[in-house]
Amino acid sequence: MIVLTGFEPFKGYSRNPSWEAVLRADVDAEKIRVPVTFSGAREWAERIAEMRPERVVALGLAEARTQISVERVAINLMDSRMPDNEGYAPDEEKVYEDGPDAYITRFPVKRLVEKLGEEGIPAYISNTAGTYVCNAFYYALLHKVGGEAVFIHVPPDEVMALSTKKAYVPLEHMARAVEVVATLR
Ligand code: PCA
Repeated sequence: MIVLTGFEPFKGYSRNPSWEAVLRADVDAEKIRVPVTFSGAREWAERIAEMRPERVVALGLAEARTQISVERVAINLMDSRMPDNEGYAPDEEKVYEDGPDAYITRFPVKRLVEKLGEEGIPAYISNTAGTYVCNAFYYALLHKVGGEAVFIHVPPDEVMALSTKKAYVPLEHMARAVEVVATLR
């Protein structure tokens, strides 16, 4: 079974393209909308681990990025001045006390970026998913599910861009990227 996740809206936005892309992707998968909370990220990673998926593809919004980015690394650090959706703002805390400082996904991120390029979807490898909820969720997935998980950060989509007036990637491309990553051999 494949698990696809996106996040609920946060930071006052009315939507989150990461979830919209998951909904739109034509993939036979369990689709889960994860809360933007540090506690929820860990709870959901643990629940997903119990489902014993063969692959987990997690998406999140990176509003300042201008291309799809494939995250290679998750770190054991939660640090944010911006509170999560339950008002929590961690100050240099660990995701898991008993975990290593970082995990590197075993997912073939280079092959994925190449494949996306062949599909006409520019993407690159990122070596930091930040220190907010996305990184915590990715770390928790790699800690609990294992190295088959991969995290994709997406820029705003065309609907969000109407208000942000910044760069965007069409939702259609994001959804196609999800299909490619879900089925990559
Ligand atoms: N992006 C945030 C959290 C939820 C989301 O979609 C992040 O990059 O941490």
